[in-house]
Amino acid sequence: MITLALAGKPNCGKTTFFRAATMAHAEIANYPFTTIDANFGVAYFRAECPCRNLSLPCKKCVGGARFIPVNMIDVAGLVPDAHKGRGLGNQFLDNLRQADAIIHIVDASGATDSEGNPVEPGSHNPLDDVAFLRYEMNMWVYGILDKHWARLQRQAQTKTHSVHTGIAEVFAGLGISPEDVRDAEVSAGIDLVHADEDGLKSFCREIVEISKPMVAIGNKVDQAPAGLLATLEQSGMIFASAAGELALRNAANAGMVTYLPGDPTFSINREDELSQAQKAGLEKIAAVMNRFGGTGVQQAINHTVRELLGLIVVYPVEDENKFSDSRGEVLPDAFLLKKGSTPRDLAYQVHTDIGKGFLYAIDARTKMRVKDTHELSDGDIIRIVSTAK
Ligand SMILES: Nc1nc2c(ncn2[C@@H]2O[C@H](COP(=O)(O)OP(=O)(O)OP(=O)(O)O)[C@@H](O)[C@H]2O)c(=O)[nH]1
Ligand SMILES: [Mg+2]
Repeated sequence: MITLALAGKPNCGKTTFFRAATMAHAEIANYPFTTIDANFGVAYFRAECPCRNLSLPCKKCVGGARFIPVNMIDVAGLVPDAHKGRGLGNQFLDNLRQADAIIHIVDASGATDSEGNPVEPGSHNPLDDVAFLRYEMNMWVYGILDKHWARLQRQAQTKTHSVHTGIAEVFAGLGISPEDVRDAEVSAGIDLVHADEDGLKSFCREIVEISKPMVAIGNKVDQAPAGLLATLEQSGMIFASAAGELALRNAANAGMVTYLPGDPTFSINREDELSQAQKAGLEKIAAVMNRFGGTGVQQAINHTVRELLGLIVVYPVEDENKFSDSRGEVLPDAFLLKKGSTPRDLAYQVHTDIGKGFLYAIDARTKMRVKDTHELSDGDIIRIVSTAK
């Protein structure tokens, strides 16, 4: 399963986003460093379930919305110079190691300074926060490389180990291969063996770029002053109101509203049972959703999975006529795969043994065999024929 991490300065709304996305309990408060130990939960990517177009009796989606699990980590806030141990230090940067992508939560209302202390809305420029996270991550990676550098150079001289393999080993936890090391070396325009400190820093920047795709989400959009919002919109920022999403999900759980994560609107079920304060709160949320096409939380997750990670959804089935597994369950599973994946890749994702015993695959829509080298498309329904059961 893929893992998305929420990162950013303290008090920007990471845990609120996490709670809204996972509905797991975690502490939220308007001061820095509320979160110390990372929170781990399961969030969902929203896809359109193919059952609708095929008129299938599907039990795995909600009205055609299919929610596919992804891991989510909410880490402690990061302050400038965290890589030198400021704030809670850099140990939590290690939490980001396991992330496939990072959702950088930014306080788009400008109501917190760079350390997360509350200030007047609009008095801090959120764009200043966008670059700092990348810098901290680059310097964190550089710190790790620097620790190993003398040894790596010694090994490279004795030719027992190429410096590329050595670096790939150091960064194995980040999912870096020797080819990635070469690519980063070329993009940084350096020669690793003879690189100086600046060269190595550029190299580390490329390593972060390759291993940790990142998107900035402007949170707290509900309280952003209009002028600031206009500036941020011009910069192309994507917005969210995590607090709005959390309130809506709670209201939906209580039966007060009808709302599915990612919906552009919601409807109130029993208006007469709502207090004035609840009505006013919901109206504020509705205004944000109206302007941005939703609360932005589900949209941020979907953007990260689709655009940043380039994943598609594929549905494996055992019976291509019923679009089901062997027990008749329709579209029982949904897998997130890299664009360009083949039926064999899907087989390996389902189970290593199914992958090893892969014979051929059938497109359930056309009932035709598909080639081994065929690139799967988003929404494909595939039967895998394998010697393994
Ligand atoms: N208006 C508004 N406030 C929000 C929103 N999201 C979070 N907040 C508030 O921002 C404050 C900080 O929220 P947290 O979720 O604890 O922030 P955090 O980034 O996890 O903070 P640390 O754990 O300290 O790093 C709380 O008072 C939240 O209620 C939002 O979308 N709109
Ligand atoms: Mg927190």
